[in-house]
Amino acid sequence: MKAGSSLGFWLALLVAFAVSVNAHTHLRDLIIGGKTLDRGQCIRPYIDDTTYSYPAKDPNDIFMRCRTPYANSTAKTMCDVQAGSTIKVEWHELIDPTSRGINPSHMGPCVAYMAPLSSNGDGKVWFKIYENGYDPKTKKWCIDTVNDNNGTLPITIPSDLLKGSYLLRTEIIALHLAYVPFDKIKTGAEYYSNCAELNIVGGGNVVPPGVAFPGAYDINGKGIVFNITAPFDSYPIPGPPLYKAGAVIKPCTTRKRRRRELA
Ligand SMILES: [Cu+2]
Repeated sequence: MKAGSSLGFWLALLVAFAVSVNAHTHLRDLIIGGKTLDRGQCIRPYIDDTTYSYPAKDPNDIFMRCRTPYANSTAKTMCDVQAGSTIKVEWHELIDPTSRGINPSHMGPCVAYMAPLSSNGDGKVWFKIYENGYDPKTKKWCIDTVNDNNGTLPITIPSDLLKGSYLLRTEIIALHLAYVPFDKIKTGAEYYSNCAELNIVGGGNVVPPGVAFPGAYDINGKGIVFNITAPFDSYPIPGPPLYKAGAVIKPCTTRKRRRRELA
C-alpha cells in the first residue's frame, strides 16, 4: 500500500469515527396512511440542526420530555390519525433519510406514550401505548428491528381513545452506557425522545391514567441502569404498564381498586 492511500484510509476512518460519535438519532418523520411526511412535520421542533440528534441524559430534566428547546414549542402542523390505526414513526441518525436509524451500538428498547395536548405534557398525563424491548429468542433489541426496517417502527393508536388532540412521545432508550446511573460527571442511559402532535379521530371515550415526564424514570431504576455487557436473558422495560385498548372499561375509582387488587 502506498503512503498516500494509507493516509487516505486513516483519514476516512477518522471521519467515520467522528460521524458515529456525533450522530445519535431523532424522530425524523411520520408515515401516516402509507405516506411519508416531510421531516419534522407534525413534530415539535428540534433543538437546532446541529444538535437535533443529541440525547437527553438526565431523566429529571424537562429536556427529557420532547427534546425541544422550550417546553412550550409546538409543532407547526397537526396530523389527523384514526384511532385504532397503525402509523409508522421513522428515526434517523442524520437529516438524510437514507442514513441508518441508530448506531447498532446503541442497544435498547423503543417506547411510545401519549398525552392530551391540552396538558402540554405537564403532570401525570403520559400513558404508554407501545413498548418493545429485548427478544431473548432472536436476541434482538427494538433498535435492531428499527435498523432492519430503514428506521421505521409501526405504532398502533388505541382504538378506544377519546377523540381529540394529543402529543405522541416516541422514545428510544440507548443502553450502551447504562451500566452506571446518571450523574453530572458520568453518563448513563441516553434518551432519544421526540413529540409529535396528532389529532385523533374516531375512537371511544378513554383517556388512560398516566405518568409524568420528567419523573417517570428513576435514575437508579430497573431498565434505566442495565449492563448490556453482562450476561442477561431478559430486559425490564422501564415506565408504567402498557395501555391496551379495552383495558380500561370502568371509571377511575374502579380502575384504582383493580390496580390495588393486582398489587
Ligand atoms: Cu449516542
